[in-house]
Amino acid sequence: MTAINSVVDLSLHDGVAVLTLNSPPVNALSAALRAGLDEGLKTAYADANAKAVVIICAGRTFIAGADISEFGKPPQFPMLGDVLDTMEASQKPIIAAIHGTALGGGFEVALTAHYRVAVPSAKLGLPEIKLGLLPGAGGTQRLPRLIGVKPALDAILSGTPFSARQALDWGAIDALAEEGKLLDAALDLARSIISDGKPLRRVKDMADKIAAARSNPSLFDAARKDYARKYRGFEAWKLALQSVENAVKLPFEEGIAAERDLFMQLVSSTQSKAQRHVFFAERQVSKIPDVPDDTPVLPIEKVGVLGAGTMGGGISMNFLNAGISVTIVETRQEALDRGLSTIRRNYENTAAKGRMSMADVEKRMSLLSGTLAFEALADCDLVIEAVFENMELKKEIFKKLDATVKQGAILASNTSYLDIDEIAASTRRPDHVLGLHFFSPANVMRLLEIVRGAKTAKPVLATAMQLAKKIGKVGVLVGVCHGFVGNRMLEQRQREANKLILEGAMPWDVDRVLYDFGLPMGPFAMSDLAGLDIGWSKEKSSSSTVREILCERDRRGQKTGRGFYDYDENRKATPSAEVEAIILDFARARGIERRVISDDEILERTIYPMINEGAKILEEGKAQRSSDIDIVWINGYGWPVYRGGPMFYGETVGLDKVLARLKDFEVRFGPQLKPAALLERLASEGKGFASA
Ligand code: 3H9
Repeated sequence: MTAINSVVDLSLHDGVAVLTLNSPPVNALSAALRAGLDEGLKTAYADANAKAVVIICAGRTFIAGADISEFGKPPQFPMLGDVLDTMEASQKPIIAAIHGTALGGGFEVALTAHYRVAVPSAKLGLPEIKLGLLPGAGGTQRLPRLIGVKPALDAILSGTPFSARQALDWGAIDALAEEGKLLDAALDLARSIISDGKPLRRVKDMADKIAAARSNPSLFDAARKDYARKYRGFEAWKLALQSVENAVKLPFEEGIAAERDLFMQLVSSTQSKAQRHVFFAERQVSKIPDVPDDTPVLPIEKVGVLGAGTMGGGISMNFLNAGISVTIVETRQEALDRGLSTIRRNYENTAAKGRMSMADVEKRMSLLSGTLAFEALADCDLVIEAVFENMELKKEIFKKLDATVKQGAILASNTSYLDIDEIAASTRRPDHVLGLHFFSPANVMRLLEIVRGAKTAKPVLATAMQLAKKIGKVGVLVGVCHGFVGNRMLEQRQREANKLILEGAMPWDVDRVLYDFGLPMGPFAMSDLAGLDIGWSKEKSSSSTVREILCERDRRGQKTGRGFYDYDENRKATPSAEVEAIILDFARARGIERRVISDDEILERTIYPMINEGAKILEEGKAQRSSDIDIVWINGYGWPVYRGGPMFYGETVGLDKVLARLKDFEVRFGPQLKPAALLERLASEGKGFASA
């Protein structure tokens, strides 16, 4: 065995050179790996005893792609394209031996080899689109030639990896190897190629599959229409599609050159920078510096949920889906029955859509029990309280839980706003109390705010983080404060949106601006969806806000067919003349002189105060890092991934510009818009939030 460099070894196995790449954790194509691969290939070519070359990886995976952390930095040679040129120049057959994942640039290396073999558990794919990129090392040119344009287009535009078996069906690989015997299979394949004198199968020379697509140009138009809907606001897919179209229309070399240009265009785009930021943010978010990876976790086999309402039911479904048994406790039989049947109905609806079998429905329901007996929670490992927001009630419940539930079990509150420390203080185990704040609908939304109380023990936090993953959530650690991270920032947006409609905008103007920005809906459409009467009471209502007036007129949102908007029977919203009149009257009565408000101001007035609040959250240590705040907004509120989250967005605008606008807003619209000290400091130092 010869070390080519620190990450690539070369060994000769009875006439076959084996290049082993070993760059943990995922064999990303760093400069060292590229250099080692290039050098290793050349060494193998020069060795007369080597008749073929196998490229295989050590560790958990084949090459998982280009090294994303290198993008946006000065290029280091050799470039991946140079390495692939070295592969193309080979006179000896090259076999890629794939386990784990062959993704992006990794799959492109495999596509440049002459043959491919993979174990059945391997996954292959071109996920670049998820990073706001397109495959930039020949993927858009080679994959259509190898498997046909339609499956290649789907794989490239969806970015979804496919299994080795699928790859075999498509002809993307030549053989499946037995698990654990990949090298043997690759060597066998190499020897048979040598002994049979098989030709070098260069994908770039394959023409028949793209010839078929030439006679079907409508394929691209159909895909363009389809993906325009799926990728509202995203840019990369258009260029990726164009590049695949080039594969059909242009000679290989020209297609490759165009692909390179398109890739370079995307790699420097703000969208791709945002998506790469999110990639790393997602991987950082589960790390808690003072809770190391080896912190012991508590076994969670039985979960109790207090409250069978929408929230309690949704929360329960997460655990049932993960095979964890759930006991729901309610105070009234009727509410319990309703809650349990809602869960069943939700599952049956999923089954009716073909996304689950009836056997799966029954399996989940068999893990669920409901009772009015509080004592049934005694042997739970975790109990989540999901009753309505009332501190006195919650304290009473936690006191009772503490007395009933076994020692060592975790007690969690799903409160959206309340002080976890105060709740914890009503128990004798504040170290085993924390907040688990799910977002509605709790079985769908990916975000889980994990609220760390002053006394929450480290194993409890480690357990919550691990559990979040197990139930398919993104757990984000947050500190105790009113509304935690997500709702605390949302309140800023809501307040300014409410002011804007009195100053001159209409609800549909505000909603349109935020929708066009990329959010799934604006604040008024969202209020209509949630119901305007949350927290409203007829007796106490005194027409003191537009919202109160709407409720008084039975415009309580989508459920009454009228809210800020009018809704037809398909829940399609149209602006309401009545609401417009209410707003105008309300503003007039308060002596507010309405003015024309630009779309830019609507955006800045609603988004910058959120960024400002995010800065305060960081200042107070209520979030661990600014990228965690971005993850909250992406997973809990549908913030567009291509804008990287509110904090990243603030940086792309420029913190100095955000600060200047906030200063102006503070003077014109009040002290609530006063810039955070942290924002002032970072802007003056020309730094970003990451250095906060
Ligand atoms: C590309 O290839 C462009 C080309 O077309 C053209 C070039 C010219 N780079 O996810 P994990 C890190 S674009 C750098 O937790 P898993 C990751 O940050 C690329 N770092 O493991 C983490 O670090 P840490 C196309 C990377 O087992 C650690 O590795 N490829 C990269 O859950 C473990 O990662 C992709 O988009 C990378 N490419 O999942 C694939 N990949 O421990 C991206 C990972 O410090 N990668 N890291 O937090 C993945 O999808 C998953 O990592 C994978 C493993 C499925 C491979």
